[in-house]
Amino acid sequence: MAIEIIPVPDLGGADKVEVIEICVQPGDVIEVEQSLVVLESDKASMEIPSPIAGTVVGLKVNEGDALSEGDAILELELAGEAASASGDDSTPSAVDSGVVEAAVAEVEVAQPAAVDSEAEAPAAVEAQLVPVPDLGGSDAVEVIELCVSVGDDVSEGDSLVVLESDKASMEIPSPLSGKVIELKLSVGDKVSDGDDLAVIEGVVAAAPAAENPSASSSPEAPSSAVSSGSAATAPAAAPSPSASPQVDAAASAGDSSASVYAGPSVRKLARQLGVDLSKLKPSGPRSRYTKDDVRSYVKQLVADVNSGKVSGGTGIPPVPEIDFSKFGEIEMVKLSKIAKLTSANMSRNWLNVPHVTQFDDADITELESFRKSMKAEAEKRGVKLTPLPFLLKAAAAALEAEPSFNVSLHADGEHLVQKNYIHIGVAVDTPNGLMVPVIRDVDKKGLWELAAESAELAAKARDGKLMPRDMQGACFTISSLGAIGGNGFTPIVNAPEVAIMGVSKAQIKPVWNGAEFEPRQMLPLSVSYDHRAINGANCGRFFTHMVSVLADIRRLLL
Ligand code: CAO
Repeated sequence: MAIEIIPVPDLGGADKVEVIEICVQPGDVIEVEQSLVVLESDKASMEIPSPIAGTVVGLKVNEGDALSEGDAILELELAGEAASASGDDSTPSAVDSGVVEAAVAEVEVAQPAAVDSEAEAPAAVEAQLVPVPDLGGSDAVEVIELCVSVGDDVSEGDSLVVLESDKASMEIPSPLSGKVIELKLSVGDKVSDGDDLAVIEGVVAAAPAAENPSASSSPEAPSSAVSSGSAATAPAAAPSPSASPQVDAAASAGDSSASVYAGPSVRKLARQLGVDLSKLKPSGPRSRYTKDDVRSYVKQLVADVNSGKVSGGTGIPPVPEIDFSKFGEIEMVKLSKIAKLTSANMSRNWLNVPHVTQFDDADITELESFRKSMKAEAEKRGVKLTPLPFLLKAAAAALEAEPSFNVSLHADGEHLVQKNYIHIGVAVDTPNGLMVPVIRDVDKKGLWELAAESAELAAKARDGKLMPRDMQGACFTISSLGAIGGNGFTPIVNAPEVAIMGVSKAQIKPVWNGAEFEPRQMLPLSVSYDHRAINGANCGRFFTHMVSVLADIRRLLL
């Protein structure tokens, strides 16, 4: 068993760099380049990758430790070929990744400026081209954030841009104070040492001619001339660490907040998933964001959208959470599975379907006298003849007469699915919540059959014995609160259906017959429809047909 100690690689001169995150645990099987720890100086955070593959045997560091080059990070039991090559002392020290390069770059950026005491010399106003400074060998590093805009006044040391390689992020400080008159980079650009970064017009110390012969402060040069800053001039003008307090690579990249505290890989993940880090709570040490924070946030968001708790992308602010126990005694009642599903479906349908609800009363005086006249026969047959089978037949007739109601919107946004069958769902109130069993081929069934089948399905629903198939395939739904009461309500369309009928309580009302008011049994009905699929005129025709059938059920024979 070959055990190798993995040391801290060359940190480009940085010393006593704090361990802010340990990415592996004893027992973890890790691959080459997998991050072991995240170190953070006051200038940059950097992930230290494993130079070899193996199994973590023991950790040699704790969060909060300050590490320098050569300090042991962990013990690794080498895997396969690495084990046989473990005698090769090039292995651990071959850590020459972008991390280290980035660390070097950062350290160089942060080096105290070699500002000569001649900085005290008279100053000149000039527009200076600020280049990308030495990035310690990193090449084509992405610009992930512009910290300033044209017209901004910046102080020496203020961050101009944030660059990020796949292992580290770094802010590039302004080498001088002044006004940004041009930005030469855009977010997403890939930059290398010496690339043009910005033009800043400001007061720069005039260096002695002998030390800086190319300086644009020569008497011949116009004071507004843009001096071509070489890569070498940037580090020379770079601020002292104390002059750039915001140079914390953990801050401000990839999200709207400049004060979030996260490592490059966390920021990268957040950007990939479109997460604004400032919107979540950090769980890491010193309020640092971890990858798990980002993942948990996204997971919760997806769960909330799926459960209908939040309106996926509608921008509707959530209802605030309230501690009701502040106002009196409360108890928590667990929602049933059906109640949770209903909640999600209702939210989905309410938010997706542009609803219109139309109301009418059907005169069911004759229907009711016929229904009552059939009571004895119904008893003999062992069924209860309620208004529901008549409503089912009337709805089927109206769907046939107005096929625009018997459609679903196709997901491609280009088609309607016209259905040539008539299956109708019936909302049933059960102890567990609302269920909608479906009666198939309503147009082909008689009143007795519909009475028996609806009673049977309602009983199955109440007993929790409905199968998924019993609840699928409806073209239209009837929601009857007639036995309970009410004058009318606006039911929510059960998408992908495009319409639903609400039935309220029938009552005797005075109806003008042309000569006098006559007592008639009036049934209040409402129809909600999806205005994407159905127009008001369609609904007018549908409703008129249904009401006329209910007023005279002989029409069912026509
Ligand atoms: N007006 C007046 N009386 C009505 C009526 C109406 N619109 N509809 C039914 N009734 C009467 C019935 O005739 C019956 O009276 P009789 O025994 O004197 O004949 C009585 O009310 C009870 O009927 P019922 O409820 O047993 O049977 P039903 O066929 O009318 O309804 C069902 C079946 C499954 C629709 C019903 O039991 C039910 O669960 N309704 C609730 C649906 C619901 O919750 N919808 C809301 C969904 S959105 O939240």
